[in-house]
Amino acid sequence: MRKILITGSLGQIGTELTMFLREQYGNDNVIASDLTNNGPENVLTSGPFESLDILDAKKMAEICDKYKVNTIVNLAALLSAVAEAKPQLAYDINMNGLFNILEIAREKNISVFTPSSIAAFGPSTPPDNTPQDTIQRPTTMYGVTKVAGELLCDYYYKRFGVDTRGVRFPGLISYKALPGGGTTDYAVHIYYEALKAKKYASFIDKGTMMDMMYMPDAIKAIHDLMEANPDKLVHRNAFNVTAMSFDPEILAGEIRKHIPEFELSYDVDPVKQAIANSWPNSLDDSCAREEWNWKPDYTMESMTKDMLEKLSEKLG
Ligand code: NAD
Ligand code: AKB
Repeated sequence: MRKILITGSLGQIGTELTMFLREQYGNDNVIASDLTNNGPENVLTSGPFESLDILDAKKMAEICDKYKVNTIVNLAALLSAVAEAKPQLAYDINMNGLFNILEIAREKNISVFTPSSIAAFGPSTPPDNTPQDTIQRPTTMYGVTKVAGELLCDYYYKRFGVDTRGVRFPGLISYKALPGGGTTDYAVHIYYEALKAKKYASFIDKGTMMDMMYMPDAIKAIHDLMEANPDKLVHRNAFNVTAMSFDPEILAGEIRKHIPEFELSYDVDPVKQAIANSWPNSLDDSCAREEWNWKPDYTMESMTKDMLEKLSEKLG
C-alpha cells in the first residue's frame, strides 16, 4: 500500500490532488504538508497534515519515518512569474528543496513524483508540436530549475535506482484553488472575471499560443504515471503532456458561446509576456500516450462548459 507525502499540498494542484489520492489510497495513507496550515478545511482535516518547509531536510526525514512514507509527490515550488521576481529564492526552493527530497528518497527507498513544466523549454526549442526529446535552453529562472530538476531526477534514477517520474505540465485551469503566480494564470482569471464582470483585461497578448489542461486531466496524469508499469517507461523526467493549445482570443471566443456579452481587452505585462514568448506553442505528447496510455478527457470546449458551471455555483 502506498504511503504518500505531498509537499506544497495547499496550492492549486495539491488542493485537488490530496483529496483525490485520499479517495484512492485511504485518508490516513496520504499525508498533506505545506509551509503553513492556512488552507482549505477538507485538505487540513480529512487526513494527516504536517507543516513542512522542503528546505528543512531533517523534519522531512522525520515525517517520512513517522508515517512510513514510500512515495513523495513534490508540489512545493515557486512558479514562473513569482520566480522571475524572486530568482534566488526560486532557485533555493525549486532546486535545494528537490535535492533534499531526492536524498531522503535515496536513503529511505522512496518513489518521487515531481512535476516539470512547459517552462523547461526555451526560445531555441522548436515551438510547434515540440518533441519529447529536443533542445532545452530556458531563459527564465523557473525554467532553469525545471530542466535541472528533470536532469537531477533522471540522475537519481540511473545512479541510485530511485523511482523518479514526472510530467511537463502546461498551464493548468481549475476552479477550486487559485493559481500560484504563473504566466498561464490569465486562462484561469478570465473565467472568474467573465462571470463576475463580463469583461477581462488579459496580461498575455493576443496571438500568444500556449498549451493548457483542465485540472481533472492533470490529476489523472499524476495518478496514471505514478501507477504505470516501469518496464514500459522509456522516459521518466519528464513527459510532455497536453490537452489543448489556445491564445486569449480563442479562449474568449469559446467563453462568448456561454456569455455572449463577454469583452476581452489587453493590459499586457511585459515580464509575463516575455516568459510566454519563450515557451512552446504546442507540445507533442505521443511518448506519454505510447508509454503509459496518456489521453486527456477534456477539450477547450468541454472544459469551458464545466468551468463556467462549477465556478458560477462557487461564486453564487
Ligand atoms: P502553487 O503555487 O499553487 O502551490 C505551491 C505550494 O507550494 C504553495 O501552497 C506554497 O505554499 C508551497 N511552498 C512554497 N514554498 C515551499 C517550501 N519551501 N516548502 C513547502 N511548501 C512550499 O503551485 P501548483 O500550481 O500547485 O504547482 C505545483 C507544481 O506543479 C510545481 O512544481 C509547479 O511548477 C508545477 N506546475 C504547475 C503548473 C500549473 O499550471 N499550476 C504547470 C506546470 C507545472
Ligand atoms: C506557470 O505559468 O508558471 C505555470 C507553468 C506552465 O509552469 N502555470
